[in-house]
Amino acid sequence: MDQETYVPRQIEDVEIQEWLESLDSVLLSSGAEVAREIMERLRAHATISGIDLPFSANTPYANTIPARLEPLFPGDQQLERRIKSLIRWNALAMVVRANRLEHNIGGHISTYASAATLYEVGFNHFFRARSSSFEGDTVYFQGHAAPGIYARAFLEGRLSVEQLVNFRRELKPGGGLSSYPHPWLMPDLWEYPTVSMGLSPLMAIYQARFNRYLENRGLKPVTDAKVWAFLGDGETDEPESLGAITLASREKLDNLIFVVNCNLQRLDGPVRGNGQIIQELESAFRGAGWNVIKILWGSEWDPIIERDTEGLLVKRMGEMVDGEYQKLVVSSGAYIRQFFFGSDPRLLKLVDPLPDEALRRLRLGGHDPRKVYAAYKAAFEHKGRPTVILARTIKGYGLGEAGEGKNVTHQQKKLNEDELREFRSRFGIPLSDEDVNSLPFYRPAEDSEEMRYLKARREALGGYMPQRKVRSAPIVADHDELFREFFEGSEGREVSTTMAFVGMLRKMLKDPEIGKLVVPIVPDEARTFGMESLFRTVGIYSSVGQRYEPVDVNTLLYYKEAKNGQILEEGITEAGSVASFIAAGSAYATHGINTIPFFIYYSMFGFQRIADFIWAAADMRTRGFLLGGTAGRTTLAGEGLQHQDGNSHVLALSVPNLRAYDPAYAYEIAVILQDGIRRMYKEGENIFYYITVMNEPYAMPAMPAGAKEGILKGMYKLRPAAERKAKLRAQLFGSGAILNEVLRAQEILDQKFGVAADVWSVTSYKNLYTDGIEVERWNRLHPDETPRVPYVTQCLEGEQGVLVAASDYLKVLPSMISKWTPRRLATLGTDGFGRSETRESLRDFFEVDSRFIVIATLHELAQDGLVGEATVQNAIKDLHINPDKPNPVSS
Ligand SMILES: Cc1ncc(C[n+]2csc(CCOP(=O)(O)OP(=O)(O)O)c2C)c(N)n1
Ligand SMILES: [Mg+2]
Repeated sequence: MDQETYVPRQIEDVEIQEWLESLDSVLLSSGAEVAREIMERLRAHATISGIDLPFSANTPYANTIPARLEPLFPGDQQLERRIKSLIRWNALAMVVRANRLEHNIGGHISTYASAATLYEVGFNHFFRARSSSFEGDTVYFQGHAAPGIYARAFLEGRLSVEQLVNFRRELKPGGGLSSYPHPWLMPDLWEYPTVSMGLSPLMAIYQARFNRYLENRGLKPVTDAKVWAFLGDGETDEPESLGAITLASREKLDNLIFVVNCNLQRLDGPVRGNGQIIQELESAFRGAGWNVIKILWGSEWDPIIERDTEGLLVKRMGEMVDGEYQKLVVSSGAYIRQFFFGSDPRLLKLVDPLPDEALRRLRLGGHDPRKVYAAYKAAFEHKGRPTVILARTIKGYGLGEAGEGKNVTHQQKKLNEDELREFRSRFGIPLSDEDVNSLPFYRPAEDSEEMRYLKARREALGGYMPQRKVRSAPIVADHDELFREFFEGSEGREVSTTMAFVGMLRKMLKDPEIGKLVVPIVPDEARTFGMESLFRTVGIYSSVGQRYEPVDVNTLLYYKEAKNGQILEEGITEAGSVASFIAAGSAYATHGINTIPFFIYYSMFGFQRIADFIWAAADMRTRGFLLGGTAGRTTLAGEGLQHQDGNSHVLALSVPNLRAYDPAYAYEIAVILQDGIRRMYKEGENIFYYITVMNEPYAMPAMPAGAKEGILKGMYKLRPAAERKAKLRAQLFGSGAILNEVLRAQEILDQKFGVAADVWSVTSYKNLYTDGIEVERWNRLHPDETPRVPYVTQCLEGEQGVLVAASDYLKVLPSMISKWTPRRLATLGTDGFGRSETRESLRDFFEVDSRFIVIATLHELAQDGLVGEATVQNAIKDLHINPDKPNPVSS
């Protein structure tokens, strides 16, 4: 055929009609399975015949579940609508009242307005509460929908009018309600913090996976409990939101349901004005192997769709971009007729019988309880894959002129009297014109139909939610025996603190009480930390066991995957690993199981990379141990700028309930771990730990008598000066691997310069700082009482000499305590970019080795007039220090 002159033939309508009719008849006579088979064979045939079919993971812009396959709605739709309307009103009243009292206090109306049906169908028919007999479903509520969740809890009698009035006024007498879900602030209500967008979808995936882990390891019974995560369509732009969706399908997490509230808008405007966010998400999730259910159109559309035998309507629906759809929301029925249906006379004919007003009232799927129920039921029953429900809604639904579908709606917090009246009338709230403007919260009488229905539904589903309860019993043993060997030192054998920690982990895994509770978590770094021996002993968790013979099966430490494997080997995802840490560290509440997570990772990729997850972990009262491995700017040789961590302990300062330690010796780690387990799992304290461990091998000394308290508080005297009567005195502080440099400096000072220095191990600058500011505050507020003394000051009382601290972290870390030291504190630290080099060169470059500690000490003595400047000058020469070397801070 001559390509140049080939003109494609127009497809005749009748031709299409024939194809469609024959498919319909197969469907009718033989069912969906056969119809699918034919379609698949046709597609294969087309490919073989050379027809280039474009790949598409999309289905048409239509509801996934056709009307004829919809289950019966089991509830009383009228009553449920009335209850939902009251919740809508109270949520709106709460936000508008708060902003009348306090301009700019904030709050959101439009998110919940769009999501109300999505939540109410869940509350009335699906979300099962936790009880003594059933673990309950886990629900991540969209953070900005919090007003609606509060409004429901108010109807349920769980929150008072006063609390509602004090929305976003948490410090008011009697207490208020926090802006968003924060378990730290409302520990009896909220379970999961969700408002930092993108975190909750990823946390939900790992939570669902962790639930399976607990089941496969026999720590909890197998149940059909679900994890529901509600998210915004704009929120899916956060990389974390979709970042782990393949894990969910790979793991066949049919206990996981995402509901994406597709109101097509985010804060500033449309999510995809020029495209279709729903289709985009569908292809991403389908491509990742999820079951995708779209609920786009409400029941009013069904008869119109039914009349459309040619598929023209669905085609038209698929052509519109989201910006156009948004315009339709704010437009009149006449406009909808002209613009949407008017594109084809045959479409116009479909809606001929409907008046304009009816066109305006064609609901979207996410606002139709029948459609939402059908989707939830299908998701609940779906086997073998996670489900995502893409529900089309209108942002600010019901706000009318005040914001429905408008770009400004996200920020709308004030309604005028007319707008309030309109909202009241639209949702049938029994308030008079006079009453409306004072925004009363409305709660029907206890014995009203609405209240009885609402309570009965929740009773049938096991109780109210969200509700957070600590369900675990404290652990019993004190583990003295377990940790004893580590208090005794390594008898000259050189080990790193990482190796020492792994030794402790190995012992904990064997402990009769806590052994099974330990959850080691690694993002593809087990070999880096010398943990590979654990692969074999406790196994790597895999929901399918091991379907292959590992390549190293003949070796002692082979890569053993097992269904009851204990290690969570997450692969290269610190975000995923910390999500597992959060799931395991909060199981004491979620499941009543004291799992103890140990998440060990490259310390630079912790706070620096996933700090917001750590913040969420803190908010959630997560318990457990974060271990920053191969830590220290100069202790990790060779790796250079990206890997060498001098930051994490500074970043750890910001997390209030985190205990951060930079220990140098095995016994220090042992003391911290033992005490941590006691505090978190025995005493139930809502704290968690960050401990840095290093890879520099050295002999581990035995614990000096009486050191425990100081180790935990943050500092203790490790090695006093040999010559206590010397005239020149110093107090030297060291931590982590730099402590050994300090000890060497102590010797040089003694032998070469006649300076007697005491050496302190500072295990936690954060603790010292926190103690200092607490004491300061107490003294400020109690001027009439005997002043308290910070721990640092107590330690140094009567100790003589100049003060010098050296750390492998930024100088600001040791500098923080200087206001509570009796004299000036000179600080050495590792500000600047790392380099690939040896430890020795790095410590020279960053000026934290023993020589620089000596120089700093002599300089301090010179400042006090106790030695001459020449002594310092000569020492610089003697110790081969180049005074004109590059400045690490700026080079
Ligand atoms: C990580 C993060 N970035 C930014 C915000 C601020 N923010 C709050 S709501 C919002 C828009 C939300 O849009 P969408 O996810 O579509 O939710 P909707 O309210 O439309 O349901 C933004 C940007 C946030 N909470 N978290
Ligand atoms: Mg949105």
